[in-house]
Amino acid sequence: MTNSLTGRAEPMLATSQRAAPPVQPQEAMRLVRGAFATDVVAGLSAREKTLPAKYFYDADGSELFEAICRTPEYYPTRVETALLQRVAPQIAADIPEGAVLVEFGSGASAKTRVILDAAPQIVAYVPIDISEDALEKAAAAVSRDYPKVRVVPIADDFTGAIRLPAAARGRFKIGFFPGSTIGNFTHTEALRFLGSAKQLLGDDSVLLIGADLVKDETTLVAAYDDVEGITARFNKNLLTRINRELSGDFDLEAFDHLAFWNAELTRMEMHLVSRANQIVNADRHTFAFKAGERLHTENSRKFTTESFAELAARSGWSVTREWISPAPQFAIFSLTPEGSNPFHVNRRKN
Ligand code: AVI
Repeated sequence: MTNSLTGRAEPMLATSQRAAPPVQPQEAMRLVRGAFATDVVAGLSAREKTLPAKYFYDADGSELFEAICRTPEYYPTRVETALLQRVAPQIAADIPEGAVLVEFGSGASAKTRVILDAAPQIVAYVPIDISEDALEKAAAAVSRDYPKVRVVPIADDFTGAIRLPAAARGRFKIGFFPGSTIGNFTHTEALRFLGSAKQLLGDDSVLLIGADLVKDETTLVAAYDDVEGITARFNKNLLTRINRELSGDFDLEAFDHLAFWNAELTRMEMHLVSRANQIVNADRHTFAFKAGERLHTENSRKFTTESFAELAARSGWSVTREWISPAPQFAIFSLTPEGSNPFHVNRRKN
């Protein structure tokens, strides 16, 4: 990792930044694998079978997600990027000189560039991502393309306890959480994330969040069930991962991809539906599926401006600005810590 200011290697900050004793990479892998096994066994043993959506994103799953983003049906990525490009000058106008950009789950840092282009007053960028490979590549590319921005990556789970680097201390912080990933959290997880982001960023901050909005069912279902079947492959990749990492014997042909709109809970749901009565083994456990039984793999909550503002308020943030794209509607919300009133915040709604 290269520090753009000094040209010297800048170490990635990892779990060793935290109070717990340092964890060696092999040990970390063992812990991650252990958590995967525990979650899979618990999820497949439950009365209503379920698996946490975070396990979609191994190397193949991350590639499949990128491919989903290129399908004509999956509008969120395209629409959010276009909206961000349009409103970036307004976002930048609220950012003071010497600010630090902190991105949660930064991935390839693609949307970050829109902010960095519009706001040259940002002096440092702290991408946080669990995938060390993606993080290192993205951080090196941002360092190269924005030589005045100090890039300090943190390889960690952004939903856990994070400590910001010294470079961020005493500076105004812009938290950035695009992509509507907040919609993949349960309500409790979303509250927990927003609460810990508030603690991390402090009073002198703003948090920019991209969130998908409630819309007509046809558009939503198409986005999660593209005709080319890429989302179906993404969904089934979870089974491939169990087969590979936990010695499973799932037959991918014996399950169907199902995506539907749950109007009551305002969320898209993804499931894998067993085509027949069958027995599956994984991690030395045996699981029985009935024909038609579902394995729930993902929720993707869609918001209204009201439901998002309520979620923010319940975790100590106020929505101070919001920008909404033309249909299919997607929103970017700008939040400030409740009670704080940073001088630069423009309280107009757009
Ligand atoms: C990453 N996340 C916001 C995506 C979503 O829309 O919930 C994941 C996804 N699942 C199916 N398609 C895309």
